[in-house]
Amino acid sequence: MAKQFPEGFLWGGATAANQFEGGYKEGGKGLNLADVLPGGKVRLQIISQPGFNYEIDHTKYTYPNHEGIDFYHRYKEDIALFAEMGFKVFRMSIAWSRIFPNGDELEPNEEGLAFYDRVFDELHKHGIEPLVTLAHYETPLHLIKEYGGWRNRKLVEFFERYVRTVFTRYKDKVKYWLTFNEINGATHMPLIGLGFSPESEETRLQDSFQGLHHQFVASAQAVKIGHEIIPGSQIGCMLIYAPVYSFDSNPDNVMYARQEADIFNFFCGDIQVRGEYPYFAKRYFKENNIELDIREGDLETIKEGTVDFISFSYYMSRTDKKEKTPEEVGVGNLIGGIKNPFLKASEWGWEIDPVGLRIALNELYGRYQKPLMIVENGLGAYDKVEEDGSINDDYRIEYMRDHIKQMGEAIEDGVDLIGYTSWGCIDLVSMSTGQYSKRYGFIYVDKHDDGSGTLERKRKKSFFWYKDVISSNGEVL
Ligand code: BGP
Repeated sequence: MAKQFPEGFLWGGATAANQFEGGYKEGGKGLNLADVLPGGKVRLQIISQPGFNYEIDHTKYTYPNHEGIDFYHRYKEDIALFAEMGFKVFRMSIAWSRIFPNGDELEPNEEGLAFYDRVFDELHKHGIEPLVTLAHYETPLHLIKEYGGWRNRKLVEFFERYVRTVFTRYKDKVKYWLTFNEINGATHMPLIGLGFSPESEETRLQDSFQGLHHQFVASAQAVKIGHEIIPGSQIGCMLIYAPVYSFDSNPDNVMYARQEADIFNFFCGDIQVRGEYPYFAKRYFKENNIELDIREGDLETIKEGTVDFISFSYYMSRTDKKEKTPEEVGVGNLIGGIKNPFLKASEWGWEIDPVGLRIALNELYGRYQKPLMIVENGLGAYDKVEEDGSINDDYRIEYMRDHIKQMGEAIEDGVDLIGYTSWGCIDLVSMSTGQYSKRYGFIYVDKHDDGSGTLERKRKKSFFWYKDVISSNGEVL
């Protein structure tokens, strides 16, 4: 078979500061949203329902993000393991509250800046390119409590100060940047994306779209500033992408699926990639009573700050129809829809659809004609450590093999795909469950939901498999 993956393809893995760093009060770091999110079942409720109280209740809950997997102290060991797998790129985020502990200070925290210097230096020592997300569900808590999160326009200014600071500091160390993680997930879960818990379902959409508008301006400014400070930098948007399938050929359902895809998959991308609000926004806003406060100059900024490439997470597709019976709703697929009879699901109900990834790649490339990078994909699963210490995660290998094959097909289709960083390349705290037991890694971390564990790292079977995938540039699967 002809070589599918281009030379220089960016193979690697992805993480986020709040889910793996730990050291939540060290080095002058301020609290951020993830620090007040409890672990366990209550987490999903909190992030999807209105009315969250931000006080930490240590008597009732555990807070797994406080310790994470202690990358803060173990980064050298972890990066050496990534290097052993042959990573070309490593996706991580900077915790805003390490740099500006409250988010609204004028001067940055030197200790926080120095920590990321050490991490970037270590990556470069091993020939690994950092890919840095500026905001991955880590809004400083002070900005949430005092300003109401991204609903407040003030955050645009604070974010600008933060990005100027990190671009200036790391201009010789980081070339690839992403602005807001899964920006289009914000209307579903405003708490994690936009740093506010809606007062009610009635206010959710109005406040979320206003918060998103502020993020579009902030993201566009970041692109402009990044290009000025770091010549040759590549700054991308980051979407959570799920192709929407109509349940059947009933034209009403086909139209419904199309509209859902427009508002979920394309709304943010159209603004960040094409630089303008899409044609379908007007009717959607009218029908949902959304009125945006758009200030003078905002639309010009958005136009001038379009991204260089598009990155996205891919975990599942969504199947839907216009009229659903109560039994059809809420079968566990995180992003909604109804059950697809052709697909199996993970133990958390996330439907597994490798062909959907090829569809996603073609849809995105067909619409935007910009380089694409898959910056999250993977299988959350319970892993078992055998008596001899081995972890035989064949299910994970199968999942990834099937998805990587479809990436190869998409490249053959003509899609310009430049990289792949699988999610949680080392086990970390799950975002939706706030637990350790939903594992994604090639590297096992001995840490458990009750807080026990030595934090020892172990190579899983998939570690050796992925190493071969990378060294053969995707030929050996
Ligand atoms: C994405 C987030 C990540 C990550 C991943 C897996 O939505 O960007 O932060 O956690 O999903 O989700 P989970 O951890 O809930 O399985």
